[in-house]
Amino acid sequence: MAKGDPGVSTRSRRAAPRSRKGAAGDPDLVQLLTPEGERIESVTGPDGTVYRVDFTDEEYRGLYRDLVLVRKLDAEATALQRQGELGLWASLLGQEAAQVGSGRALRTQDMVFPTYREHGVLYCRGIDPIMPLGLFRGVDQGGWDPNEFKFNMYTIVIGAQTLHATGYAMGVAMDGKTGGDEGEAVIAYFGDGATSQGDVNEAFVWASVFNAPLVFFCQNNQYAISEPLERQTRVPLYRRADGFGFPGVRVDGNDVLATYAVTHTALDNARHGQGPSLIEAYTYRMGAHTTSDDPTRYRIASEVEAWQAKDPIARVKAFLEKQQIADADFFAEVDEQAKRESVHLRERVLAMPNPDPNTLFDHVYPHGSPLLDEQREQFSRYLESFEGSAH
Ligand SMILES: Cc1ncc(C[n+]2csc(CCOP(=O)(O)OP(=O)(O)O)c2C)c(N)n1
Ligand SMILES: [Mg+2]
Repeated sequence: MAKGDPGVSTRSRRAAPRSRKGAAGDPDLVQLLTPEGERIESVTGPDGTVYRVDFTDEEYRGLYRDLVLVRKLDAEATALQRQGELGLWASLLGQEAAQVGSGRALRTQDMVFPTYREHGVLYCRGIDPIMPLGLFRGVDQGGWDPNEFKFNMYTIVIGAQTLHATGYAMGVAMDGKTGGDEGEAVIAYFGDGATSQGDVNEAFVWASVFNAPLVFFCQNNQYAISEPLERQTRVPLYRRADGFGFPGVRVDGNDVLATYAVTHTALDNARHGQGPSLIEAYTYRMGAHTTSDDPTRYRIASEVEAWQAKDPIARVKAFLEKQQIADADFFAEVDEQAKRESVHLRERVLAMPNPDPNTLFDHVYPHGSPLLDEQREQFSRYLESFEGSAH
């Protein structure tokens, strides 16, 4: 999809898709593309908001390309970990639509606070996919500039980034950067398990009472490592928002169109000064929690198979084929690009140099500190004490 800010329009371009409230079998689930690849013209959310998208053919093809590339690069990272080239990898398999849909709804000025799994959002932000691999290979501490890309560092401490995002969003409002189309909105990603953390609930309170321009984007992938959703909540997660005093909506997180529409609306509300909201992207973690987890020990194969039928990429492909928006040559070309980019990624990972051990002390403080300088000096002398040391 073209970089930039593709809008949500009400222009009707293809005949006869249906309008309805929610998805078949779940009226509260906002869905614009069924698992079979059928388009739904518009959907009315629980608070009466009408969601719709209308992309050009090129934009639809762009979304498909994003989804395929993001999945392929993720698979390559998993393979690299299995071959001992990365220390760990947290795969996004199954969550591509939640991430590409929300990632493409962001405007350039919007700020992102991710977890450790947001490789698809990172990709949409225009960050080189090699960046998180350096982190998981242990050769750097992230590598990208959060201010340049408006995408913060990955956060492994569950839920902590929701507080960072709330403080940042309060600052955005205090600096007078909200209130118009060019206003800045903030989005905080977190998981279903994180909703049980104190940090996340505190973030909800602060964002609510200070009317922070913040979208809480919860990817409910049904598990917190081995703990299933029913160990986190007795009510659908999106309904928690009610108690904190802001709107909540549940979207089909395997539907890239609905995720785009819902996130676009929530971000726009935030940038126009209408405060926070919660999006629950209802999805499924198709792989392991991370490469150090074995999900066969706590979930059954039939559950995974049921979600396979709701695959986020297959439904876009079915739609593009049915509507004759893309042909076999296009799909082959996208596969070819994905293969090329993943080979390129692998080559670059294998060529990553080991860092100078002293870089450990860099970037701890913006302007250094006397104590740290002393420690760097000591560590340097220690390294030099080894026979044949280059230091
Ligand atoms: C404060 C804190 N407690 C515990 C952990 C260990 N931990 C890592 S991932 C995880 C589960 C998170 O589940 P969820 O929020 O659903 O996100 P998902 O991994 O499913 O994307 C836990 C408990 C941690 N990283 N931080
Ligand atoms: Mg989870």
